[in-house]
Amino acid sequence: MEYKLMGKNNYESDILKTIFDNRGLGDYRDFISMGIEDINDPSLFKNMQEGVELLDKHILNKSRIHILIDADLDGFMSSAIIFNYIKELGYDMDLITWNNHEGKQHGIQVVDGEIGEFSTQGLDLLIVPDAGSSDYKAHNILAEKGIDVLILDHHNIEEDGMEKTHADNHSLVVINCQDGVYPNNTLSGAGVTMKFVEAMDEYLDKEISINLLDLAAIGNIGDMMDMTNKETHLLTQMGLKNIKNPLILAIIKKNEFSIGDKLNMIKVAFNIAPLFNAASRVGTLEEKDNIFRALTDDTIKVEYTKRGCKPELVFLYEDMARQMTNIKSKQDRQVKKALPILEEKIKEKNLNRNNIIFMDVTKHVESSFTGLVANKLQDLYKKPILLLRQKQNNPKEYGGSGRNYKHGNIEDLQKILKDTGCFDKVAGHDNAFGIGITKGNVKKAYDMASKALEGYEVHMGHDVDFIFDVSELKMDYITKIDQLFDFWSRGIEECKIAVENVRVENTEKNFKVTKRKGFSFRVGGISYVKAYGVSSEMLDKMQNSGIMNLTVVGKPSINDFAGLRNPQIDIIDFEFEPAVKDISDMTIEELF
Ligand SMILES: [Mn+2]
Repeated sequence: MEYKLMGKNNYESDILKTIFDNRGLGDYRDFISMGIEDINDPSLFKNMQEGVELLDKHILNKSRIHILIDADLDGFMSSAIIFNYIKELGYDMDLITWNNHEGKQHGIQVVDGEIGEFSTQGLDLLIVPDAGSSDYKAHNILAEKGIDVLILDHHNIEEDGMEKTHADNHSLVVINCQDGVYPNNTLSGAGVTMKFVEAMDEYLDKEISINLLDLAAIGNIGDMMDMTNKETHLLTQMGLKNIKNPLILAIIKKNEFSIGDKLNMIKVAFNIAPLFNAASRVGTLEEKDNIFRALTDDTIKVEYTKRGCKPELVFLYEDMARQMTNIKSKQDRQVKKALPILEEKIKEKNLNRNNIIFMDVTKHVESSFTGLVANKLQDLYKKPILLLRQKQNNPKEYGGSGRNYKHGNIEDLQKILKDTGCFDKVAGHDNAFGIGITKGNVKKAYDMASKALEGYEVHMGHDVDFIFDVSELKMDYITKIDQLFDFWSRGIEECKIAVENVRVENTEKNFKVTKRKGFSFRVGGISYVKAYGVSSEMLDKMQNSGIMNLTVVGKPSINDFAGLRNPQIDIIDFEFEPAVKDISDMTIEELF
């Protein structure tokens, strides 16, 4: 195991300053003391006034309104914000319709020159949260029909094709934080929709929006927005401190074990967002519709039959929390099932010979899972992975997913693959993206990418904030680091430390192996926990050595359990060697 310091090993004077310096952020005191003055006035958005007046006009007219739900977590959250807001105004909800996309489409679908997916018959206003800014074709069709359109979006506005019909009988209002006018472009669709309902509150002199902040928070986290922006960060923290939505509360309860008793952005990203993502990826239309109902109506009851029990009526939000957990588990199982087969193939064909693994997974992995499987493999092989899948309609074409090794030192895998010139498509993020390539180019792409990556030392190990000798690690340091618990997020990545010379006496009382193939022990009043994911061989080896000398890399925190504040290191990675006992600890029998 390798690790290196991100900056200075300065934990004695100002531990939080070092952490902020290591992340290239400014003064931490300025950041953690942010407040209401960092929240922007929603009227700073271009078109906000027009948008508010447009919705108000339709509310007063008792218009027919349709909400188009975008196919991901942020789409669910932003649509639920606007729906719940209108509901709280006391509007006749029979006048409101909505729809989810069948698949992973985004935006207003146009089919044969007509608006697809929902009926425009008798419709007065279409609201599109989290999408729709650049759907010019659809804007024109709607304009001709005299249907008003309100877009609450955060996606880049594509300039081309922007000639718009401005029919006299129609308004198109685009409110988008990416148009260069609003001072914060790091809001998600739910964040922008939140600012819109804030402006509505102002206009109508109501106080409804504050109760919808939880949904905005989860949208911001789910869309991985940059939390170094103070407004986005603060809105998100505030939302998580005041969760009201019954579906979100039911999900938290259902996942109590992994979430624990304190919620922060990281826990939402790892325990809540994946449930919505899995449902968007593999859920049926009916399941997605029920998720939206569960987010917006806490009175619906459905019949649920527990195995071996009589059917009973439960709230839809409870049932969906259960169903979403099941959808996610089903997805996890499918990923898990593929892994041993792929590992076998990698071994058999020696695919691990270079600094990148290319493999054809057409027979083993469904297209909706290639990204998730690639992600598991990068972690397992500690190197970049490219998974290819033959296109169903054209076996000479491959699609697929690329993932970089998370802890490696290759900065932009996407660019390296693009530069081979062999791919028809490489699109997404620097280190997580989709690809398209013709079969004839795969070998050349593999050779070129392997060559380009030759110089890299792929396993660079962990970047840590501090390296402690176990004798130096005091509870006080962990308490200070834990002050940032609510701040850990995208852009303010959790603090990692290395602890050296951790000597563990392997008695049953002190060294515990957990059911989920993990272990825990306590040294110097600090708990060290590896919750799961240790190989059986490794666990055996550890259990068979009398005294161990461990080096661990982990995340420090204070764990509140039953009112006790317990310092804990969550182990990310570790290595150990059996140690010999100190002579002073030996019994006479052991010595002679
Ligand atoms: Mn979004």
